[in-house]
Amino acid sequence: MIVTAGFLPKPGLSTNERQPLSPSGLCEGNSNTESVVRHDLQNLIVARYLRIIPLDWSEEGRIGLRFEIYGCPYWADVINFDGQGVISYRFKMKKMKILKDVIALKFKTSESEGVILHGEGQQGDYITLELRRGRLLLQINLGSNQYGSILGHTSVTSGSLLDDHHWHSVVIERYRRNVNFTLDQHTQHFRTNGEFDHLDLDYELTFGGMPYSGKPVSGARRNFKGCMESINYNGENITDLARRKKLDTSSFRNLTFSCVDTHTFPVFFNGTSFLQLPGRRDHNMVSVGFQFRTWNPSGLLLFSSLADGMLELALNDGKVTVHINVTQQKNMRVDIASGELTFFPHTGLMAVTWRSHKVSSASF
Ligand SMILES: [Ca+2]
Repeated sequence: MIVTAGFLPKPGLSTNERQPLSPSGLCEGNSNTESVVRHDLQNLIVARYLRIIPLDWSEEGRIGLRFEIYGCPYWADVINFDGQGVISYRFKMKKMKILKDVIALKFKTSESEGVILHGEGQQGDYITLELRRGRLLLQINLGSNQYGSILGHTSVTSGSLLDDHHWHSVVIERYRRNVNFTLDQHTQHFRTNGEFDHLDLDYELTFGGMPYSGKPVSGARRNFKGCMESINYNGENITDLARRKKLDTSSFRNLTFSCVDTHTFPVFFNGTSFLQLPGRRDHNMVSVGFQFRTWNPSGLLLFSSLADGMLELALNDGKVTVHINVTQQKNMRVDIASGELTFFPHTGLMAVTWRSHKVSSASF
């Protein structure tokens, strides 16, 4: 509910949600300074930002607007995946021959790798949705023939930097070979390779990892670690079924239905912004550690004045440079390069400790 007060005949509201907030998309405003106008939104929306665009102001009086936004209880089925546990959704029939799929879920993770869902059949069909290097990878095979003339393997990626600990939504809609693969409202349409229309799966579909075989597998894919919300598979509410203990979740060491927030939060720098922290006067030691990721090969990572000089950490042509200038001594310059840095985006863990005129540790 949005409540406005003040002289504002017709404020308009914009939202990324597809459904309009009101049939006209507008909320009628106020006709005087005192009374309160309430707008109940027609549909529940989940939003981080809400933009109110005033379209018109009253000709009487002065421009003014006060508003309040009231939330309502939001119930979502959330499962915390610990990187070990896998939810197994067993089919009612041993073998499933599926012409149409609708799979929807939301995920939030800090890990760049992990299997979100997987199903396979003895005929060689499979569907796997996983995070790989922070991107979403959907692999699907509706069937190949034994002579190799029909190859059904189809692979599509979407998004990037999805290990940002924010919620992302995925919807996979398939009818025969036609697939709509939607990530955060961006839809890719593709047709699967081969000539077959049915996804033939045996026994089960697993969420959060591959089915547990009992045998150690070399090069096994990593299980998903993070949270998933509102998992829906062909009309079945998987999260709710798991909460009501209708699904096999025995592989979890600790199954929880809430999303535990990590204590680290990424900070975004736009090239002109910076974060300034108070220093400690008359200390001759600096110790700093952080992880960073950037698409830019060059940029200043950190600068600090020292009691007798300055410390600078920078990216120069994809290499990390530590530059320490001590007034009483000659300039000291330490270059640290890593093969990792030749890939974009750069990711790295940086830890530098400086103590009284010498670098005691610098690692990457
Ligand atoms: Ca098939």
